[in-house]
Amino acid sequence: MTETTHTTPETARQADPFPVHGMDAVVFAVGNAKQAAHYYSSAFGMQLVAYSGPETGSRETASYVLESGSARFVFTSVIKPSTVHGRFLAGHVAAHGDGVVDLAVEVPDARAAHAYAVKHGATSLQEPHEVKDEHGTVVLASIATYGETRHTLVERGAYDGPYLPGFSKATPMVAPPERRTFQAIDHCVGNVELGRMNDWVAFYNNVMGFTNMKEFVGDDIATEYSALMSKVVADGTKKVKFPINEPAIGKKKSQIDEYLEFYGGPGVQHIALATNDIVATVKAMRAAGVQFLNVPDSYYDTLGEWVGDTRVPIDELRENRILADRDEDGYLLQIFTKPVQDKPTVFFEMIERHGSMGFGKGNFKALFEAIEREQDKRGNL
Ligand code: TYF
Ligand code: FE
Repeated sequence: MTETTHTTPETARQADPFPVHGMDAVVFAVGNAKQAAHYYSSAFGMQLVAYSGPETGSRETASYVLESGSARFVFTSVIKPSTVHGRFLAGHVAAHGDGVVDLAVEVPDARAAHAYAVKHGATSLQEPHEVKDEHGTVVLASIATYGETRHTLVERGAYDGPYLPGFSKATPMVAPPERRTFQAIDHCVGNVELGRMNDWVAFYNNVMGFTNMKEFVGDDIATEYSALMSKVVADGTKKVKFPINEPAIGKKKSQIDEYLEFYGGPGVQHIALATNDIVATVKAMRAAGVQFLNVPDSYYDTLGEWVGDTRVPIDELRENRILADRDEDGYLLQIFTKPVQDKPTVFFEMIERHGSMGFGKGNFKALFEAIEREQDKRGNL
């Protein structure tokens, strides 16, 4: 008789070489964190929960911590650089414009995670160290990823403060919306240089024990219309999902090349935010002035035939320019903002999942054509 192994959640967790709790925060370095915090409050419905700046003893940087459900964004700007980190942040904004410096991941054990990563080839940017205040202790460690982006590994099991030691509790900047605009971070996408996608997929496989998800954009789609290739890596529980894009040589200049040119190298391209009512989300964001990509009306003429029934009727999807896709597990609804700064770099996706664990493969053609129309308006196609 052969031996059978029963995979309980507990044994699965123990078998995971790099256990994570989820995303801890997306940390942005920006030119004006005070105004960025206001935009994400008023237009994305986020709430200021913590602050660090001159008034709280931080004379070098000001940081605003905003939350919506389990999602946390941190906006930092430099007031007057005086340390290596302050100069790094100022240099990051000078080189890349407003962008993501850190995709921080919450882990149960930051020392173990850091040791595993470094043993498997990661560059350490910050050795594990404890930071404490009256709310408890946090262990932090950082490793480098693509471009100037990093992953800080955050162990906060013994901490109950509003964010990290050094931060004070803060109250919302604008009145919070009646219903949350979004609930969680769904995935965080990186753009890397031509020919480097597989190296970065291998990096996440080796260094963080992430595995490949089935959805990818291969040569076939790339050469036909998309001008990019993409693969997705995820942690063992699929809570942390990182698609990686690289440009593909096509008929036109790749949207990924446009990003790399204006960002000045690899970096975070988009953050997808999960909502359970995408129509309400889009209406609230549009009312606050957020601009979304537009797909032609003809997209909706055939949508019903292949996507089938969705929670939101096709007419309502059409009215709001929301995309839909279906796979064997279910369907998803999604929409993409235009870039949220003057550089054609970082943008957001709002996504409502109903079973599907995909990324909207059925929409890639319509979506990439919409992106190309924007590229053309900017004179970058
Ligand atoms: O995250 C994804 O894979 C989807 C599709 O420039 C996508 O959101 C991929 C590349 C891109 C825009 C969207
Ligand atoms: Fe996405």
